[in-house]
Amino acid sequence: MERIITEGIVKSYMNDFLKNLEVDVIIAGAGPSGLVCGYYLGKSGIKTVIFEKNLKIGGGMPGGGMMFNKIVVQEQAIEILKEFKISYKKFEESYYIVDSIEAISALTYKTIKQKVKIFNLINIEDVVIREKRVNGVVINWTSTNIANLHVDPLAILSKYVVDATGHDCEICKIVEKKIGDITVKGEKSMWAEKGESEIIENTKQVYPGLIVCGMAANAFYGSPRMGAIFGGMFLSGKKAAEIIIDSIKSGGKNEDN
Ligand code: 48F
Repeated sequence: MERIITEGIVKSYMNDFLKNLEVDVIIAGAGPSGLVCGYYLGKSGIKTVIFEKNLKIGGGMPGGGMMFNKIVVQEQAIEILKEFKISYKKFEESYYIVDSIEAISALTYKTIKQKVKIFNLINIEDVVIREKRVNGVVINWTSTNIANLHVDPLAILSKYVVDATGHDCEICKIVEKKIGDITVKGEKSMWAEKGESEIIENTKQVYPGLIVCGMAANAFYGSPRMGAIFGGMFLSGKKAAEIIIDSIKSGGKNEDN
């Protein structure tokens, strides 16, 4: 029996991994914006993989606000709650309360059901670059990074990479440091209304092949953080997917830069 357990796990993991060596889109981070982005890409038939460095999926969402595991979602994002069949309750005019565990569970489940593969415990530590275009990512086990072991990474190729790494805006910072041409301004202190109103505009391609969404988009453009309100994260993930869908369908003609 032990042999069957081991062989089943290793063979099926390797099968999944080998199927994802070259994809249309790599998403860095399985927080709310990365999951929503993955869902809409998968729904459009675009081959997408998500790498999450943490053991758990969900980024900052399961913790709600200061571990009170509830989140606030505004009217504009209700369509997304409906799409994912997430329950919500009106709190004040235009503001709704959602259970953060239900929300992240639904986002994760429905995204996987769109054939988006999520690999957890894998850290994206660099990008693959070709002639001024991001062309994939360089990955390693998170545990290797934590242990500071000198082990060479592996690479996964893609047409687009989405930075959905949240406050740290990690992938853009790698491009800023190693390639140049872009500047990560860094997020500003909390101003929920301004942060939420700017996040959609901030969601865009910031370097050829590199799209930024979620809190990383506000960190990139120096916009404020907003705390446990998530409408902007959902809508930003959806917009990132739409940008890529449009670009792929137009054969790259509709790209910003
Ligand atoms: O932080 P996170 O939830 O980002 P988000 O989708 O949502 C932000 C909100 O949670 C909250 C907020 C609401 O107003 O401000 O903070 O923008 O999820 C980011 C995910 O990316 C993973 C990280 O572990 C987290 O789960 N991540 C970060 N860096 C890497 C990464 C990396 N280098 N490789 C892989 N995963």
